[in-house]
Amino acid sequence: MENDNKKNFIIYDSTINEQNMQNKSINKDMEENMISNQHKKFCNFNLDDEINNKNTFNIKVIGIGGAGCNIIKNIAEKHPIAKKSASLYAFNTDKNSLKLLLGANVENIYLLDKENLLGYGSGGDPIIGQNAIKHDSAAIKEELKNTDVLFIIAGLGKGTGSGGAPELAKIAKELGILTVGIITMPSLACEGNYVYNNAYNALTKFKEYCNSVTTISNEKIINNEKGISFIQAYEKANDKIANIIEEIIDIIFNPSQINIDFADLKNFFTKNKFFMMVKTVFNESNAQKTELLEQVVKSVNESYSDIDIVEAKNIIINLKISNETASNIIEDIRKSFIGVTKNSSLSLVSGISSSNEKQLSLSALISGKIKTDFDNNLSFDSIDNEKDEQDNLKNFTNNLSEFDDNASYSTDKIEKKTEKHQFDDEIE
Ligand SMILES: Nc1nc2c(ncn2[C@@H]2O[C@H](COP(=O)(O)OP(=O)(O)OP(=O)(O)O)[C@@H](O)[C@H]2O)c(=O)[nH]1
Ligand SMILES: [Mg+2]
Repeated sequence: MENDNKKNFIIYDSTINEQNMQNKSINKDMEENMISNQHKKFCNFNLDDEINNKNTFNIKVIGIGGAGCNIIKNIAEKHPIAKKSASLYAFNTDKNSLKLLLGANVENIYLLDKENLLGYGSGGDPIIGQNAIKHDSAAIKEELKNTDVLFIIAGLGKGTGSGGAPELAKIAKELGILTVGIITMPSLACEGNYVYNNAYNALTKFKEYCNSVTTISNEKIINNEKGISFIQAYEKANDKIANIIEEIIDIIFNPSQINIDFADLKNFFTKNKFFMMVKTVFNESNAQKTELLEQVVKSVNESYSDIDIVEAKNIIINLKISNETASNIIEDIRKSFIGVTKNSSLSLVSGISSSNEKQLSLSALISGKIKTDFDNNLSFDSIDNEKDEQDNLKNFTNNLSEFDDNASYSTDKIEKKTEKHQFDDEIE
């Protein structure tokens, strides 16, 4: 029977009404009764629910648009911890994209603004994506009630994700939900001006409403992973995003001997507008300073994020070690991250648990700034309509400079100032 072995942990709240307790005329029975019925506050803590990660934190992951839905599918199929602990949602204006999710065991599939868009999609127009969320906002607000953490996932560049993700984050902000955005940025070389412009305008807006945002660059994957097909590059980005979510959820739910708690994560995400996550595994025998540093540098490079972690201020690490791991491991890891971030006063919060594996596994959330290194990645000579591309890039640097007043972005190659996209003017 389902409830037979349920164990209720009761946490006694000592805030007893002293005045009533001092009323000596109340007889013993009445007094006990009063204490149990009125003066004790109980917080029920059900172990089975805890084990199943239910009821403790209400975590939702919403993928919006084609890419967002593909990543939700990836999580549902390949990431059991996230699947078990969070409610997965797929939002789209395009019914064909949603059909791909059938069979993937995603519990919540929503066709946005069916009434007006009829399931045909947004036609690449972010205004339509934004209006679709506005149209369904009452139902979305209802669904998001009591949510502790919301992850919003999208591929920025076209209509539904670029217009819808910021609008969704805006609703979450109004409801006071801790909201973490994880998005892909498109490749200018592959997808061109319109898409790239949409993506940067959407990101400008999105980051205003999210507590914290990280990005994965499709372009970096395409450029750096040699011999990989276009589809494989997208899948690699999808894997990375699904891993980030799985890892954060693991930190929230899995108790470790030296624990990071939910408040640590909340602090991290509310203090840092941008973050990057890296994950790496290394052998016990390699856990020497130099190898550690190499491994950390490699994992940062392979994050394919647009986040710059030089001068990062905060870092949360989640480490799984063996019983034999040397006691100075945390110090060495911190030094490795100081080496990468070049910030000697980097503040590190660590969660540590032991495992029977000989391999050590390390994941880290690192604060950062948004960066653009398109100057390095692109060869302007190869672009057909060079003037338009350069105008466009000027536009991006304008947008990006708003992210951080201290950030300096190279604009040497770009002379002409351009007007901002209309979408950008709507930022509130
Ligand atoms: N990594 C990754 N990126 C994707 C994937 N699909 C699309 N993208 C990227 O995300 C951007 C937006 O594409 P979609 O998510 O399909 O667009 P949408 O939000 O559905 O917008 P509309 O189809 O115009 O309504 C594209 O420009 C690509 O850069 C995917 O499966 N993985
Ligand atoms: Mg679409």
